[in-house]
Amino acid sequence: MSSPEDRIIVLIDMDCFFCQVESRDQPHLKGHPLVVSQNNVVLAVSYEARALGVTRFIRSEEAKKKCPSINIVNSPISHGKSDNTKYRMAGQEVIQVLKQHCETMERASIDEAYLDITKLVESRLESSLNTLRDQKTSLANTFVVGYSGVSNDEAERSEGLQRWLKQVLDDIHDDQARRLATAAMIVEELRKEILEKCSFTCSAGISHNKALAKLACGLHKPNKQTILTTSEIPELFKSIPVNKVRNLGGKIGKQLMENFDCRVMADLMRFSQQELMKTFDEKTAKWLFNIARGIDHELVTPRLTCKSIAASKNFFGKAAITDLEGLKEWVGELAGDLVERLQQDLEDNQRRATTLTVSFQYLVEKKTVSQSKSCGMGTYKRERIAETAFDIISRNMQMPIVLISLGANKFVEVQKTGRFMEYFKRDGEKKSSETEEGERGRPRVEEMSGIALKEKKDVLESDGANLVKLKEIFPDLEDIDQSVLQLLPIELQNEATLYMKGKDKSEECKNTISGGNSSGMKTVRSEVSSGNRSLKIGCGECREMIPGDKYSEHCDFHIAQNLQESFNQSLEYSRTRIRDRRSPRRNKTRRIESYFGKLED
Ligand code: TTP
Ligand code: CA
Ligand code: CA
Repeated sequence: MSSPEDRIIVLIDMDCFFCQVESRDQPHLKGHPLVVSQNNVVLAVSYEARALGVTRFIRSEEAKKKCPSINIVNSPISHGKSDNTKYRMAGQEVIQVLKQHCETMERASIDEAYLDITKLVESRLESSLNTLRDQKTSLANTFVVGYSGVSNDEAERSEGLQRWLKQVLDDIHDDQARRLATAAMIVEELRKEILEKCSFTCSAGISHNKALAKLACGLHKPNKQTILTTSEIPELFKSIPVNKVRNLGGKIGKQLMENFDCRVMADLMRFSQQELMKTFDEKTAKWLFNIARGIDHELVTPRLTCKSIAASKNFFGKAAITDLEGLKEWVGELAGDLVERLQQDLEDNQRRATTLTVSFQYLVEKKTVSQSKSCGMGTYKRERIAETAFDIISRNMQMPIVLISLGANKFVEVQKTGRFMEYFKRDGEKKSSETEEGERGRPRVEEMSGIALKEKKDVLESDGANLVKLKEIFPDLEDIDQSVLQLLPIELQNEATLYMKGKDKSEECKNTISGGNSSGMKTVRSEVSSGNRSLKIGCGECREMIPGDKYSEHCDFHIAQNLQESFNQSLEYSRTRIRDRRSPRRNKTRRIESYFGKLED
């Protein structure tokens, strides 16, 4: 590919998604006017209800007034707030289908994903053009921008498509259009498969970049797909309001309208990058200059998971939070919800969030004030997250509070389950040349003590410079998850690993040496079995009676298990100890944040 604009990018967006999920669960709702409400506000509207004038973001009663026959489904509630798990899982089903065909896919929201199908198109180009030539496929749901009107009129669609296809197949030089035609065939197949496997319809936009694919997708819905070629952009942009384009829906779009009098995208073409730089920074001005010409270089970043996970709640009218007790209660609920989802995400995606973003809104003289603060996130403990959020909000707000959102982001990969055990195993293997290896490759208790001592010594003997550097970045070094440390330069990672291992194991080591029992665990009782007269020892951990000859092996197992646990718990324990000694929390937060900021640049 010579230029990024030679890419073939597709956006798949599910039709009235929450409604489809609900009517799949309750088939009698299918084909009828339906809305899904959360806290009495309509969030999703079926196309049957749209035809009767029902729109989103109105109150359920209003929807009922507009359409007395409407079915209203309230979305599930958990932790006192709406729970989107069911919809998220349904979105994941669709992702699983797409994943079978396209590696370069980015899940963009609960019901949409971008696909870069450039390679897929290349591999199917010749055969698909033959299929199209032989009219073996009708591309039954495909619209081409510029070759039909804005309505979903079938006769117009079909006539326009055939006209376009004829040009494409006759003109062997229009490579871009031929590849878009091939893409349309592939996307018709993908959408069919989604319908067959998940029972959901979706719409799609097919073009050369994310912004154009997104724009095209919204032009014909539901259960349709739209091709947008570069040659049609100037004409299309004469009618596309600025705020309908990806990334222009918010503040930037507003500034364009207010400062530059840009109503539609074609208006933006009038401005040079220099002129745009009077209001926007260089990067934004350049992006705006390009997007006015349909150019958007943003890549589809292979990512099947969302960038952030958040638990939020609005507190409308009388529900507004007016005291610290109420704040504490809700922050606890939201933290509980967030942690549940983070744990699930950890299990599903082997990744861990490193940043907590606390956003909130409160009213001052009837005006809404919004604030947002981020800090490092070293634990998935509900109480700790709730405490941090409470600290941040209570220090910065006024009552009444009308919105709270706890978001987790900046994910890093973590070791898959079992890696921790592996880690000890590796240590055991390392030592095996020096001492006798444990029966199952795991180090025996004595070896572990040795390792702990050796590593502790290493920490003491290291020149200390890296440790100082590390503590500068992470004053709560013991609180930091291994996966967060993986973001650091290798020498700091090594130092941190040594430090943390040394800390954890030195505790174990003390037990081992002083306990008089090679396992370092308490035994509760011992007895002599009358049958075979072999000694049985009561395990202090699981209370089982273990034959003496198996006891050491049994203890190895518990030790590894306990170390894993204490590794996690030490994050919590050491936090409490360190809190008393450390520099003010805000400084720490800022340092960690700026460090991650640097890494991201
Ligand atoms: P959308 O894709 O914006 O809308 P939709 O799928 O309902 O309808 P369309 O056919 O026009 O694409 O949103 C996807 C789902 O996300 C939607 O069904 C409900 C939910 N949603 C919210 O929870 N909050 C919101 O503010 C919006 C806009 C949507
Ligand atoms: Ca949708
Ligand atoms: Ca969507």
